[in-house]
Amino acid sequence: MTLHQEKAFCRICLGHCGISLTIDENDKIVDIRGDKDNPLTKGYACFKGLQAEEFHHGEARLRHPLKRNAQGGFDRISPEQALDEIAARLKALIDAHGPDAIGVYFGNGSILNATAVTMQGSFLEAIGSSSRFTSYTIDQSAKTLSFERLGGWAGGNLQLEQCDVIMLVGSNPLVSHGLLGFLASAPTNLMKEYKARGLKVITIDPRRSETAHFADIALQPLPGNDSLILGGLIRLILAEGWEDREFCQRYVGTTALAKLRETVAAFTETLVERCAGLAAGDLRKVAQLFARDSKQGAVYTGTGPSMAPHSNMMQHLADSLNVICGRFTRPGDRVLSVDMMTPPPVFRAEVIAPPRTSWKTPPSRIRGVGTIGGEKATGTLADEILTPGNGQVKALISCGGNLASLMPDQQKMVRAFKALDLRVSIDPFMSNTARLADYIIPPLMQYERADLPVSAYGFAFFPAPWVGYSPAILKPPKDSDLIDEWYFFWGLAKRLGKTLRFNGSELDMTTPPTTDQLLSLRAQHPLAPLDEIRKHPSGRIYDEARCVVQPPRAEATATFDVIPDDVAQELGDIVAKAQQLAPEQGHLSNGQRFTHLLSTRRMRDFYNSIGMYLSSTRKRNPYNPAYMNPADLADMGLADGDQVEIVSDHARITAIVAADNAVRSGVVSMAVAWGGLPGEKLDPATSGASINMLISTDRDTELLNAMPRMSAIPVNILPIGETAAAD
Ligand SMILES: Nc1nc2c(c(=O)[nH]1)N[C@H]1C(S)=C(S)[C@@H](COP(=O)(O)OP(=O)(O)OC[C@H]3O[C@@H](n4cnc5c(=O)[nH]c(N)nc54)[C@H](O)[C@@H]3O)O[C@H]1N2
Ligand SMILES: Nc1nc2c(c(=O)[nH]1)N[C@H]1C(S)=C(S)[C@@H](COP(=O)(O)OP(=O)(O)OC[C@H]3O[C@@H](n4cnc5c(=O)[nH]c(N)nc54)[C@H](O)[C@@H]3O)O[C@H]1N2
Ligand code: SF4
Ligand SMILES: [Mo]
Repeated sequence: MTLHQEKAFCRICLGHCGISLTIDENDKIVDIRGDKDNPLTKGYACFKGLQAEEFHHGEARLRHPLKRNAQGGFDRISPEQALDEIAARLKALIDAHGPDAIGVYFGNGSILNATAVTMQGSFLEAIGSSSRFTSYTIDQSAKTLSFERLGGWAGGNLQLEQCDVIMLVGSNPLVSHGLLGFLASAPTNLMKEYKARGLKVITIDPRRSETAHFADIALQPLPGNDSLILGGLIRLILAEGWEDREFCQRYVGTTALAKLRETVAAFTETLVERCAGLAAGDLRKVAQLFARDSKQGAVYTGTGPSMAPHSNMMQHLADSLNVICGRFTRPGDRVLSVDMMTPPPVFRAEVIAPPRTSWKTPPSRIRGVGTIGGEKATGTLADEILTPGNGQVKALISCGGNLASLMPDQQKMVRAFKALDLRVSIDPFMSNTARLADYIIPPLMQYERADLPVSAYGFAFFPAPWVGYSPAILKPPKDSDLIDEWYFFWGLAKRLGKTLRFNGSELDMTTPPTTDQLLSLRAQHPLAPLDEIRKHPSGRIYDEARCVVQPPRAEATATFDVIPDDVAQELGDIVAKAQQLAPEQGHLSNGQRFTHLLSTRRMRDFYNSIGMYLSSTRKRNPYNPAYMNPADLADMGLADGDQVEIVSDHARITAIVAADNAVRSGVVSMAVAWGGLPGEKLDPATSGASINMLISTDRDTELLNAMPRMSAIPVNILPIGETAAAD
C-alpha cells in the first residue's frame, strides 16, 4: 500500500487545529492526528476533528445533488441542472416580488469556509437582497449590539498572557473552543499553562463546567441572572473605589460614571444574591478578586447568558465592567495578536465612538428589530417567511445550516420553511432541514477544498498572529457529483446575469475562478499574501506582525457610553422586577408557575448537529440527556436514565434525565440539535429531544436582536403520563 502524508487544519470549529492526514492510494484517509508542527495547536485535536475519515468516506454522506419528486422522495440531479432550475425559479420570484424575496441562511457548516462565506454575501449584494441571515444572530449578536451602544477600543485585544484574571460568564471554552481569539485553540493546554503562571479564573455558570474545574472562584447561580450579577459587581466596585479612576476619567467621563453609579445603586449584594441563588458574600469575593486584587484581565461571556433574558443588557454590563476597570491595552503595550488576513490597522489607545448603526437603519417589519452588522436577525426569519407584504421571504437557501432543528420555536420555523415557494439545502448530510428541501446540494468537504482560516472585521481570532493554508488533499469520492459551496452562488449569479464582487474585486462571470484565485483575494495582509502562506504547511505565526499600541490622537475625544438612556431604562425595569421576585416560589412565565430553569449547553462530541450523522459519534452519545442535580431527581422520585416530560409554557417534550452533580439544584441542563421534526414520534433513547420545541418566538424575545429565550427557560419536569403542568 502506498501512503502519503499531508497537512491541513480542521475547520469544524474556531480551534483550527493543525491536522496530519495519512492517505492511501485510493484517496482514503487511513490515519488522522494532530499536527505537532502547527505552532498554534502543537499536536492537539479533539474527537470531532478526528472523525474526518467517517465524515468524508462514511455511509451517511450525500454524494449527489437531489431534487424532490412528485411522490415526496428525491431523485438525483446534476449540479448544473439543479443550478439552471433554481436560478429560473429565483428569477421568477425576483421579477414578481423583488430581490428581498430571496433569502440566504448561512450556518456553522459553512461559516469557516473562507470562499463560501464571502461568496454568499457577494451573491446577495449582486441580486440586491437584504434577506441575509446567519447563525451569528441566533448566537451572540449581543456582542455587536453592545459595541454599537457602548463603543469599542481601538487598541487591540488583551491576550491571556496579559491577564492576571479572567472572568468567564456562561462560557465553557475548554469544551466549546468558543472563546473568540482567546481560549479557542488547544484551550486546555493554554489554561494549564497560564494557571501555572498564576492566572486567576472566575467562572459564573449554573453548572460546574469543565472550565470551572480550573476556577479560583466558581459561582453557580440560577441561569438568567447575569445582568443582575454584573450590575451588582459594577455597583460594588464603584462603591468600594476599586475602579480604574484614571481610565474612567479619560475614557468614560465623570458625568456618565456618576449616572452609572446612580443607576446600579439598587443592585445590592442582598438582592442579587437572593435572586441568583448565591451565598451571601459571593459577589464581594468576585469583585475583590477581579477588581481589587488584579490589575489586568477581562470579563468574557459565552452563549449561556447570551441566550437568557436581557442578554443585550448582560453584554453591555460585562463590557462596561471591563471599561470601569480599565481592562484594555495601553499605549506602549504589545498587540500580541492581529488578524493575518486583513490589512493591519494602527492600534491606538482610543475609544471607537458608539456607532449605533442598527438604530440608524430602517427597522425590520417584524417587531421593529434592527439589522445587526448588516444582517437581519435570524430570530425573525420564520416571521419574515410567514408574514405577507413587501420583503416577504419566498425562497431560502440554507447553506451549512440546519434551521429545521436549530431554530428556537422549531414548530414555527418548520411551518415557515414548508411555506416557502423554494427551499434549498446545501449540506453533505440528510439533516432535518435537508429532509424538507426541494433541492439538496451536497458540497465538497473540508479536506477536498483549499481554505484559509476564519477572518472577519479584522478581529484577531487566534491568540497569536497565525495564518495557514489548508490544501485540497482528497479527491471527491469516485462516484460523486459535488461542487464547491462558492461555486453554487457563482453559478446562480452567472445564470441571473449578475456580476459578483468578491472581497472588493469584480469576478469574471464567464469562466469560473479557481478556489486559489478566490483565496488570494481573501489574503490581504501585506506580510502574508497567499503564495507566502502556502509555503508553510503547518501555518506560521508572524511575530513581525505584532505591534505596539500608540497613544491616542489629540482629536480622539470619544468616550464609552456606559449608561445611555435606553440602557438606564432597562436596568431600572430589571431591578424593579427583581425586587418583586421570590425565587423560592418557582418561576413565573406567561401566567404559569414552573419549578426548574432549563439552561443551554454544548456536547463535547458534536458541533451542534455536525457529527449527528456519524455512527462513531452516535455510538458514544445516543441522545442528549437532561442533566439534573441528583438531589432534585431524588426529590421527584426519579432515577438516572428515567424518561420524563419537560413542559414549558409553549410545549412539552420527552427526554431522559441524567444525574449530574455539576448541575446546581433547580436547573435542567440540555444541549440543542436533537430530535426529529415536529409531529414525529421518535424514541428519545435513540433520537434525543428537541429543546427548541419548548421555546416561543412570539414572546419573551429581545427587542433589539430578536433573541428568543433560549436559556433560563421555566419548565416543569413530570414523570411520563402526568398531564397537568404543576401550578
Ligand atoms: N463540542 C462543541 N463545541 C462547540 C459547539 C458544540 O455544539 N459542541 N458549538 C459551537 C457554537 S455554535 C458556539 S456558539 C460555541 C459556544 O461556546 P460557549 O459559549 O462556551 O458554549 P457552552 O460550552 O455551551 O458554554 C455555555 C455555558 O453557559 C452556561 N449557561 C447556560 N445558561 C446560562 C446563564 O443564563 N447564565 C450563565 N452565566 N451561564 C449559563 C452553560 O451551563 C454552559 O456551561 O461553542 C461552539 N463549540
Ligand atoms: N435552543 C437553542 N437553540 C440554538 C442554540 C442553543 O444553544 N440553544 N445554539 C444556537 C447557536 S449558538 C447556533 S451557532 C445555531 C447553529 O445553527 P446552524 O448553523 O443552523 O446549525 P448547525 O447544527 O451548526 O448546522 C450545521 C449544518 O452544516 C452541515 N455541514 C457539515 N459540514 C458541512 C460542510 O462542509 N458544508 C456545508 N454546507 N454544510 C455542512 C451539517 O450537516 C448541519 O446540517 O443554533 C442556535 N440554536
Ligand atoms: S473540531 Fe475544533 S477543536 Fe476539534 S479538531 Fe476540529 S478545530 Fe480542533
Ligand atoms: Mo453558535
